[in-house]
Amino acid sequence: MSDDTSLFGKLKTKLIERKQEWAREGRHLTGHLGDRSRDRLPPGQHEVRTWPVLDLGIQPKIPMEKFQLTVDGLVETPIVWDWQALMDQPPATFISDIHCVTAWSRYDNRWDGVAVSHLLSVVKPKPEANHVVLHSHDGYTTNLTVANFSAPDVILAHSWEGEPLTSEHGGPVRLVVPQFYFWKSSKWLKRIEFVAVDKPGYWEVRGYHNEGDPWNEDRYGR
Ligand SMILES: Nc1nc2c(c(=O)[nH]1)N[C@H]1C(S)=C(S)[C@@H](COP(=O)(O)O)O[C@H]1N2
Ligand SMILES: [Mo]
Repeated sequence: MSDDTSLFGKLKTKLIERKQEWAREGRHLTGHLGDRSRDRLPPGQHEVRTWPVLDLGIQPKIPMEKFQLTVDGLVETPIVWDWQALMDQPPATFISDIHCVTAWSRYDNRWDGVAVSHLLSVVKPKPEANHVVLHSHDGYTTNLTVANFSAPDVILAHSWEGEPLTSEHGGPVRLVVPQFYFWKSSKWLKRIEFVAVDKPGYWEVRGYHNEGDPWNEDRYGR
């Protein structure tokens, strides 16, 4: 857990246990692959118009002036960006759909922030950097391959629908990885670590899939 920010709330142990139970029972699995050329909704998902809040129960409150993002590990140029340094980067805007493994999807979310493709051009991962570990202020981690992290619409988002990201949704800055279930999209992002060997994160070690492609129903296992 972070010591430089205040943490509100306490671990939702019941919710965490229920989600582990879902992984054991294969909840929401349809057994059908999705066809993204035909459908908007991946298998087993339903559309919502609101935006639910999901986390472990701890919502860090990080004032802009204390914001710091560290990118380190196997990169040529490690960085620590404060809020001004983030704002000095070229801005990016992407619109994408959210697919949560608890089966809700939300269409057309507008994200403003800094494209991860730009971040990669700044830090320059070394050839042996095959994976990233995303570290958050609530102690949460998740993992991606560098190849998946490098997808063109992955963004360090500070705004949603033109407004600053609220702290319940992971502000000041969260990651958004549209091609996977939303648990890969770290809220309250504080550190991006490039590593040679994969390191499964919070949900990945609790029965959730290592990649999480909603069109493959990669909800659980492996
Ligand atoms: N730091 C952090 N990031 C997180 C989580 C979390 O508990 N902590 N939960 C993940 C899960 S399971 C989901 S579904 C989404 C929820 O994001 P939202 O609350 O903005 O909808 O955040 C993901 N990122
Ligand atoms: Mo989730």
